[in-house]
Amino acid sequence: MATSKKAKTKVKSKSKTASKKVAKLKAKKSASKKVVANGVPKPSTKPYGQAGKALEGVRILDFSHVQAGPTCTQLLAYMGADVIKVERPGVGDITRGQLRDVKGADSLYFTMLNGNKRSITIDSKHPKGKEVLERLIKRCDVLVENFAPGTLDRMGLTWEYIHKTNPRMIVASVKGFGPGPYEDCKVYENVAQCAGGAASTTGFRDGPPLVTGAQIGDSGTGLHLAFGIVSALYQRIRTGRGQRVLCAMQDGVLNLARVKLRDQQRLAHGPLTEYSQYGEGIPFGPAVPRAGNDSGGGQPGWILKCKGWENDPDAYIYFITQAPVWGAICDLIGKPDWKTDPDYATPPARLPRLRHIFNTIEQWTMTKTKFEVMDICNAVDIPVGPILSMKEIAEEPSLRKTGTVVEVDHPTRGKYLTVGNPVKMSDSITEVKRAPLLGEHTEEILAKELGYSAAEIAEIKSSGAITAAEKGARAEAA
Ligand code: CAO
Repeated sequence: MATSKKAKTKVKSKSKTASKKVAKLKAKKSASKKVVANGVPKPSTKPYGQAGKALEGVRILDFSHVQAGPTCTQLLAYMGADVIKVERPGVGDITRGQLRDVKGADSLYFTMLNGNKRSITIDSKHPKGKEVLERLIKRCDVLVENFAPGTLDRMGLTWEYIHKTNPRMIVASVKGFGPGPYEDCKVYENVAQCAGGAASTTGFRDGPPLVTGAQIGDSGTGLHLAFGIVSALYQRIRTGRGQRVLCAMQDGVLNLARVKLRDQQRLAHGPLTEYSQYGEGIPFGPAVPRAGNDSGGGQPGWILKCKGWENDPDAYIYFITQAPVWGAICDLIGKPDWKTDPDYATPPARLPRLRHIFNTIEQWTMTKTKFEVMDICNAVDIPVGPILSMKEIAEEPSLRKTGTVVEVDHPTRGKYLTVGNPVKMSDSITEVKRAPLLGEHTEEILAKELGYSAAEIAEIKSSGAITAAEKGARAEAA
């Protein structure tokens, strides 16, 4: 059927207006669907756990090594960020080879801190390596590093350069100390525990300062850094620009030991009555003393022997004489008269007698296993905690069930246990993946993330910027 030109134009323009109307309507509909008050989208209708992960879409350029930085970036990866770990060709993170338990395989030190990440090898001092890094800087949201002071600058990756290359980039660093007399010092875990005030307040009064097995300097600071990064990402939504985030390990440890700085100030107003040395009549000096196993809060506590303590170094329980359940404690240990005896009935009356009280409770705990004490005390609301060995924790079914302890498989070392995400989120569910092999994702990242062609990748490879072996071959050829 033939149609006149005029009619055709009419039909065309009619359909054009109609489609414009539809587009307008669609735009209106999608706008109203997407944004509500405060710029927050309407609640997703997807089932919980299926609306992506918390940090999906965030790309981390991870220059971190050893423990502090990797703890931070592993947490970000657990939350869904794409963490691209940059490692030196042929060498990698030094921990890959430290404390090796399986010959030729990456150590547990490395694998337990680098899950859910991708690894790319780049010599950051090689001109071609610098080119690759520039593309990565343009593409990523956050650069994380915990090199010794000045190292990043020596690579040419100054804040000025990074900020100019990608003004949206957040540059997050762990250093041992903040600005001040020690800012140029290299720092490891125990140095931070000592400089952050934790060691001077840990241990027994008549012994030397002690460090704790919990890595409050490394992992603790990594945690602080992760918090700083997520906050900077949130602020960037408003400002559109990146910023520097710095966590000094000394500051991180002090933040975790802040109750001891509290006690330091209390000392000016008299003795610390909840410290057992007060009950023992030992005067306080000018600084907060080591408090052994005294409870950190206002509720006196101590570690007590349980059945089997003679042969099992972990047959102990932490016992807290919480005031509201004092009556229940007296009944359990066979001292009902202590409920009304003026020497024991009130918390202030008990303070000078804590050692005697705990010795008496211990006579009872020694007749039970730590798990029996746990069951009996919890039934009457007495707060206690068994001293769990790492063996017991590794075997604890409830920790496996919650994903706190996870078994993963690794191509060269086989199955290993790792600690999953300690933060549980109802809409961002963590899947724990094994740590990458050195440079496992180099080609994938060059091609898919950075858009290099096969020929360009071959050229980068032969330049020696990404593979140590090629570098050797090049040297041989020269
Ligand atoms: N390509 C080329 N060179 C690389 C590279 C890469 N991809 N990755 C690292 N390097 C080089 C660095 O440029 C540096 O070389 P220069 O000193 O010649 O510039 C060298 O490797 C070593 O880096 P580093 O100084 O950070 O490492 P170190 O072993 O000397 O010190 C540590 C380790 C941890 C003491 C130090 O990094 C530090 O104090 N970091 C800050 C505090 C911290 O995080 N401590 C916790 C450690 S445990 O988590």
